[in-house]
Amino acid sequence: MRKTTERRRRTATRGRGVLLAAGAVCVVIFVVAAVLALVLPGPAEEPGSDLPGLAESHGIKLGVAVAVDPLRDDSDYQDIVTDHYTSVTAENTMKWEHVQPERHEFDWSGPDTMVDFAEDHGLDMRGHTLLWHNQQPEWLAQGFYDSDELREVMREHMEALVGRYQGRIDSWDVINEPFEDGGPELRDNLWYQTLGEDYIAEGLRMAHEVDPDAKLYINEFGIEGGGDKADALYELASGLLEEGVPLHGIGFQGHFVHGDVPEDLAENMRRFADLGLDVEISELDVRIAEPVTDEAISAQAEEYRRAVEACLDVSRCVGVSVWGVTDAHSWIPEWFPGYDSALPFDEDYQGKPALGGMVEALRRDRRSPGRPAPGR
Ligand code: 9MR
Repeated sequence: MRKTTERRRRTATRGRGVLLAAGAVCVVIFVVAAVLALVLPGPAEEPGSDLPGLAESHGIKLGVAVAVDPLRDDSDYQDIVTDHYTSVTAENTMKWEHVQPERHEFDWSGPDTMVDFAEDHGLDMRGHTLLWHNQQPEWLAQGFYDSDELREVMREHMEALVGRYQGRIDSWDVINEPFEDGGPELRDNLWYQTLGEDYIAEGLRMAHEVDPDAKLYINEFGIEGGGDKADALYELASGLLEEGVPLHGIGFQGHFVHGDVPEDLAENMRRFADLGLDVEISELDVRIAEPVTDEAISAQAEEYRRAVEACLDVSRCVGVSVWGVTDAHSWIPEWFPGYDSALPFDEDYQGKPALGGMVEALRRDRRSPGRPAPGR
């Protein structure tokens, strides 16, 4: 009996010892975990995930051109768009060849997908594009219309497309690339050949009649750093405004080559803004000649930073949009063989230093006169 009691006592004592040891281990683990939590950085913040908030704090849009198919079935693609941008532009699906492939026959599947996506995710939407020389369906490109017939074709298309999304698309590139590639002459396109220079004023007036609230743009490339073509556009825009034509903004496309991003981008945009126009960088990309080196990728980040800063430096610059979601979706490799890596996300959907360049620009507190301070 005494032996049994003694055994119980020893067992109880051993049990208390084990409990105490376990408790001590727990305390040590807790203390170590707490110290590590203080010392080590938290879960890595996804690079650029604060871009939408930063852009909004400066009162600008940060946009991206999107394609329909991945918007339907590629959730990683969708996440990049919704996590990093506040606006989308239809890269191709609102162009004539897609919207009206046959005369009087409209296909809304792509545009509807895009506008619904933008609305579902609270993104602004830029409409692209109405009067251009490219991506026209055959019936239009090869049709021989007299001026009244062509006006009718324009009106039908705008009423259908601009009218369908009235109030859901904030701005339209009504006139796209009206000057010859090297400028400064007006481009000899279908609209010009049939209606003369007036097609520009007529197109803008027509779009305004269909959606009086939409901001109407001329969108052009090769004008970002000034020069003859930019001067010719300036003359054109001034003349249109003097005549009371509803022109509200100029899109500076911004298809740049690495190493050649103009220094005077802000200065050049500002003179258009001084006419009373909104301006924006509408199709930004910076292509790099192959082989693409780490050095070039780092330097490209500075170029993206400068482009976004140029917008912040102009009080009427309303946004910057990049032309494609990842390098896997960019138009560059196909159109400029020997160049690649033009966008802020790489082919594996990973953010590049260029993304950090945009963040850096937007984190600054500097501002141009007339632009509200960040956060207001
Ligand atoms: O990015 C677009 C590409 O997928 C098309 O093949 C190309 C056809 O012209 O158009 C590209 O987008 C252009 C835009 O609509 C207007 N500015 C120049 C863009 C790049 O060519």
